This record gives sequence, C-alpha cells and structure tokens, in this order.
Amino acid sequence: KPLVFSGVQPTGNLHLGNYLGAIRKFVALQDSHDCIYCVVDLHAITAQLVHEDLKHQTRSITAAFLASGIDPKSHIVFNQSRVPQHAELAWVFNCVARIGWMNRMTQFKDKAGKDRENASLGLLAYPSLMAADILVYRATHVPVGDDQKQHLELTRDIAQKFNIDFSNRIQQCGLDVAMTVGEEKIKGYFPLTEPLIDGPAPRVMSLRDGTKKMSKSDVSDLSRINLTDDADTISKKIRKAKTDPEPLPGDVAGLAERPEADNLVGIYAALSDRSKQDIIDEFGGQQFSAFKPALADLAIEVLSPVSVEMRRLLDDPGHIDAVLKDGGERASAIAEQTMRDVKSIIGLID
Ligand code: AQP
Repeated sequence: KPLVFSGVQPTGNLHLGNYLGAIRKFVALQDSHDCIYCVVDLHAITAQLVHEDLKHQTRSITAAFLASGIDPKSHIVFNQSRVPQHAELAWVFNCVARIGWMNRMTQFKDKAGKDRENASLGLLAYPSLMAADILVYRATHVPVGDDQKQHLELTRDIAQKFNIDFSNRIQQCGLDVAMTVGEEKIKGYFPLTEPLIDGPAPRVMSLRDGTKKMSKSDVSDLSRINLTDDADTISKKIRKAKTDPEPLPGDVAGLAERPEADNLVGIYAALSDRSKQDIIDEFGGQQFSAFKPALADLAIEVLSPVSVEMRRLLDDPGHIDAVLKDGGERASAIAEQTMRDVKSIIGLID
C-alpha cells in the first residue's frame, strides 16, 4: 500500500477548515493506504514559543483524530517531538535547501509580518522540518489543504536536490529506488511526494470575509466554526456569517464573483458529500435566510458526534498519552532506519 503522512499543529482549536481540508481526508485514506498522522508539536513553537498549555492542545488534536474515525491500531498516530529523527533529518535538509527557497514561502511572509528580521529562525526553516516529517517515512502521498501546496512543492525540491547531489553515494550504498515522475523514470532515495489537495473543500474561507482562509489565528472567533463549538454557537456563527443581499444563483457559474456565497455552498457540499451543483439544484433562487438554517442543521449533525467523542476522550488523558507513545514507538522504527541510510549516504560515522 502507498504510504501517507500528514500533520496538524497543536496551536489552537481545530476548525471546520482543518476538518474538511485535512482530517476528513485522513479518515477516508485509511482503507487504501498505510497512514501516519502526526501532531506536529515542534512546528507549534515556530511562530509562538510559549503556549498556555501545549500538552493539552496536543492531546486535543489527538482526540480530534480519534473522534473523527482515525484508527490508531491499524495506522500510526503520535506527536512529532517524541521521534527525534524529524529534527535530525530537518538539520540535513537545512543544509540541502537554499535560503532563497525559504524566503519565497508565502506562509513565512504572512506569519513573519513586516518585522521579518525578528521572526524566529524556526519559522523560516519551518518547511525544512515539514519536508523531514514526510520524508523520514519516505511517504509518497500527503493529504493537506490548499494552503500547504507551496510547502509540498518545496518538499519535492528538497528530495530532488538530495537525490541529485548524492546520486553516486546513493547508488554506491545500494539505496537507489526507481520511481516515475510524470513521464520520466528516475532513481533516488527520497520519493517525490504527491500532495492530495483535491476534494470539495480544499480551502474553507472565513465566515467574516470570503477572501481570507478560515484560520485558528484569526482574532475573530466568529470567523470560524471550531470542532468544540456547541450547537447554539454553530447556529449563531452561521446566522452571522457575512453574505451579499442576493438570493443563491440558479447555477454554479453564478457563484464566481460571490466569495461568501461560494464558501457557504462549498461547506454545505463538503459536509453532505455532494457536489456544489447538487446544492445549487436544491437551494438555487432561495434567500440566505432559508439556506443558513439548513446549513447550520447539517454542520451540527456532522460535527456534534465528533465534539461529544472528543470530550469523552479528553476525560482520560492517560489513554491519549498511551496512544501517542505506542504510535511513537512504531514511527521510530521506520524513522531510525531512514536516518541510518541518510547517515551512510552522507558519510557520517554511525
Ligand atoms: N481554511 C482551511 N481550509 C482547508 N484546509 C485547511 N487547513 C488549514 N486551514 C484550512 C489544513 O489543515 C491542516 C492542518 O493545518 P495546521 O494546523 O497544521 O496549519 P495551518 O494551515 O497553519 O492551519 P490554520 O488553522 O490556518 O492555523 P494558523 O491560523 O495558525 O495558521 C493542513 O493540512 C492545512 O492545509
């Protein structure tokens, strides 16, 4: 089976964007792939070093994974910092990647803001650690939201430069693997990982501004639906969601210049596993005053079982910690082998 890796940062409450763009895809891939899902706690300290309760946040993301239907026995669930090979390989990748590559990352520019000189070095090197997270398992597929596309391209660039720069050594060590990239057949140690971005909600937008992505760090809690929101809060947030005054259009093309309407229809489609056209066939011509309550009911129906199960799991932090420990041990077995290979390719005495 192909190997999938993906991670989520324990930087705050998970929202509908994380759920539809990432976690629900994680769940769906379990039948056809071997999956490794990671709470990336080392990434959480890149933008903000001190967190109120990083341990609780880490357990809360783990609970969201399990409550959504990820099976930690058939697959691997763990927190990044307990497998030191992520940080070790990231150092090697810091030496493979170029500073110019990192400077071009839009997430770095957004998160560093105007005072770039004062951003942490970790924030600049974030994509290097992300490449290490994926490639320390030589994962071939990564389900992510659309905002992570650029980082995935960088992961491929790092893998390709490593494969080219060390091609002779990889061959001498007998570690070259044949792979197909587009039409081309190449050999190398690290795979050129494919992002899995498609889906009905690759980028869920803010409920307050249809041109901005829904995000944990948005100052307005009304901009997002958190997985932990109760039914009343979900209803209130959808009722207050920004919209234009027109009714819903009669076809999907009519959503083109209407970001807020497009976002709400996209959310409905993703939550109900239907196409946007289907939703427009049902609600086209209706006012938001009729569509919003239907959307709220659907969001509550899908999210409530997840939040109830999350709360139940969080009552027993010992169980969550045991899942992370067991997953960490199984992840380590793979990551240790990769680092042994990388050390012999580079020429480090092990
Ligand atoms: N709005 C979104 N729509 C679809 N997918 C999204 N993801 C995040 N926001 C959306 C996807 O969720 C996964 C986990 O994200 P993360 O927590 O590791 O990092 P992030 O992308 O930085 O998430 P946030 O919520 O926007 O956090 P802040 O505000 O801290 O930047 C990823 O697969 C991501 O694509």
